[in-house]
Amino acid sequence: MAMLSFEKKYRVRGGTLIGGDLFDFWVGPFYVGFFGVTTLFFAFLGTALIIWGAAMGPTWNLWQINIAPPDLSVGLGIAPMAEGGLWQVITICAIGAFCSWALREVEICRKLGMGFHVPFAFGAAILAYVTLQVFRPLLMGAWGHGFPYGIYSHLDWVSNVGYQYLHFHYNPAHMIAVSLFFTTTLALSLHGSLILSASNPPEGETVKTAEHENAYFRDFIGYSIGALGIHRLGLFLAVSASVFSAICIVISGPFWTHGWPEWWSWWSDLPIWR
Ligand code: UQ1
Repeated sequence: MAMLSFEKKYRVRGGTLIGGDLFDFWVGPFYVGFFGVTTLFFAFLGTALIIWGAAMGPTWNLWQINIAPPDLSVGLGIAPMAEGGLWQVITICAIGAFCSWALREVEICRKLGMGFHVPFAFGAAILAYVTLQVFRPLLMGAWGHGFPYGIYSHLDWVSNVGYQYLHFHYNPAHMIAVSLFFTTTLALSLHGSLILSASNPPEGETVKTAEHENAYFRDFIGYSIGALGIHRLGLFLAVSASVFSAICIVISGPFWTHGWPEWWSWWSDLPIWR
């Protein structure tokens, strides 16, 4: 891949979190680093274990391959490989790869003297995954509460866990998370379309400025959040969506064991109706 000549000056030594100059180099366009190596290690090991799990299973149909967590009777113990142990090691590999990737992002931020917004945002996604596969199973007392690794099987898990609480859309944190996901797509579509409309004029016309962007939204809704503001809003919406996703699943079971529609009886129980 081509590297622009001025990119060289950004390829600076240091900023590593561990190991000093060890692995402090690039391969083509990619920064390696200690955590690049650990990312590759966990990703390849995890993928190999998934293929092993598929080979032990009854099908190579991509949709139907399934690697299940241990039976609930195993509790928080260590399971034999063929009975959920693979799922446990694959989960460790996934967390190892995700956290390595986040720490590699941190090292690149430090090299460039930038803020840590990117690893912070990715951290919210990691939080959601670890909440599903580790925190909630720990609080519920069994690894069997984690979701299985498989395309159809994980969808079935979502459906089954949803119906276990009768109607998951009545979960207030789930409501907030869904609203935040929708609002994230609204904000990104507004922002993406605004930038393209201003910066990609028909042939022969000039590129418009930030003032055009502000004027558009002032004309449209009487308010412009600004070029920096829209990115702060986007980060806030997207991170909040992940955090409320983590909240909505971790309260289901550990905090609330009935159907979620029933939770709303606090509303009809308010003394003002009597
Ligand atoms: C906006 O106000 C703005 O500032 C000029 C942008 O930056 C380029 C945007 O992308 C968008 C979408 C808006 C409008 C958003 C709100 C919340 C008023």
